[in-house]
Amino acid sequence: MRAIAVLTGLALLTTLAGCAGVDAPTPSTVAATATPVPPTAAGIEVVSEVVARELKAPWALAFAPDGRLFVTERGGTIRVVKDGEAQSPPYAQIEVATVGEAGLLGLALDPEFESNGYLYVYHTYSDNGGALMNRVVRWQDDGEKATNPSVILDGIPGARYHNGGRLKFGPDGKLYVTNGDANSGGLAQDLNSLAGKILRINKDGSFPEDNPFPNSPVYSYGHRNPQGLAWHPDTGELYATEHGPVGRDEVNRIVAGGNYGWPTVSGDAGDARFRDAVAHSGVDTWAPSGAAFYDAEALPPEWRGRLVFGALRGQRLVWVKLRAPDYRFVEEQGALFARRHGRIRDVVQGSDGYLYFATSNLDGRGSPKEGDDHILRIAPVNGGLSRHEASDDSGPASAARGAGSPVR
Ligand SMILES: [Ca+2]
Repeated sequence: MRAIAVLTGLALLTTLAGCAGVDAPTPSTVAATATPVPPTAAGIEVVSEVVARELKAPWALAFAPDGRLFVTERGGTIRVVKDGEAQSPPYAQIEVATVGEAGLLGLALDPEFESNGYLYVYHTYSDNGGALMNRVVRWQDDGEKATNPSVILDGIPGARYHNGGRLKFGPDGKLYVTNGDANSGGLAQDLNSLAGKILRINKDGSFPEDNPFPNSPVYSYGHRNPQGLAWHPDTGELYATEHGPVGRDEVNRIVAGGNYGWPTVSGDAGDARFRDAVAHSGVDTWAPSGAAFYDAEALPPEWRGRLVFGALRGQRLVWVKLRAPDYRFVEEQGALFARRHGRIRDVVQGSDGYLYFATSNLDGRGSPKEGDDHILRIAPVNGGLSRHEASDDSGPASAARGAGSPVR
């Protein structure tokens, strides 16, 4: 809808210029002068701006309190983005197994990063027998590079596909880890396996005493391949995005001990044994990955409280807004940048209040564009360098279903 509004605005500008009796502008002049047209006239609210270019399959973004933006690349590097460039040589080069979707995935900075310099990564590797496994490793920042690695959680089944991989610290100071089913659906229902789970561990890798299952890092189970974690700014409750089988990609509200259905059901099956998704993609495909609740002032006020997540195969940013006071139903949903930037892997909120996201067009499944992969940010249209207007793409094909289905 908004894309149409922009075109109308440009056409109007051209017409007015022609009628005013001034020299008729050449097409290129029209294009150049059209960019700063007061955007409210066209209904455009936000734009995407390029933050960094030429990354290779970036997977996770994390801002340090000192302003450094850390990014993992799936092949095994951690880079620091400074002044619009991903710095070389890389901040860290980690030996990982890179078959299929596997490799260096999640990254989280310690809540006390300023004092202890700890950062945590999730990656796939081949064990001595050649089997693919995943683990969480803590590194320490020395100001220029990562040193002093220490494995804090191991034994997470890996596979060519479905390795999960998101790491985030919750408001409770615990480290949450998403794991896929490692291409073996039954493991998601096996509480003795770490596959198909969302885990909750202490910073040193030990298991919190208030976890739902005794002496276990398992926090929730029955997951196929969750890749996004975010906590609602008002309730502090956890939400996760998850790749569904064919369609039925999910947004789940995660509770301790919850069973989210895989491989028996997906979406909102209404089966009392399992928890239904808060929202799912129906027959459409999002292939959802990194997620963030928007909780700042820099973007227009309607953005506050939106859960924004990257869609890989869906090639857009999707958002859902949940209904107060318990946030178990979808109130509104939409999407941005449909097919504009390609596959999108991660979304985080920066300390400047803008939303940052990373493309994943070099992951073997995309159509790379010039300068890929990119890190971009969403800024208000009058807030900086306008590069791409955000056209809304919230048509029926991308509608989030599940509104009205209770979450137990
Ligand atoms: Ca499910």
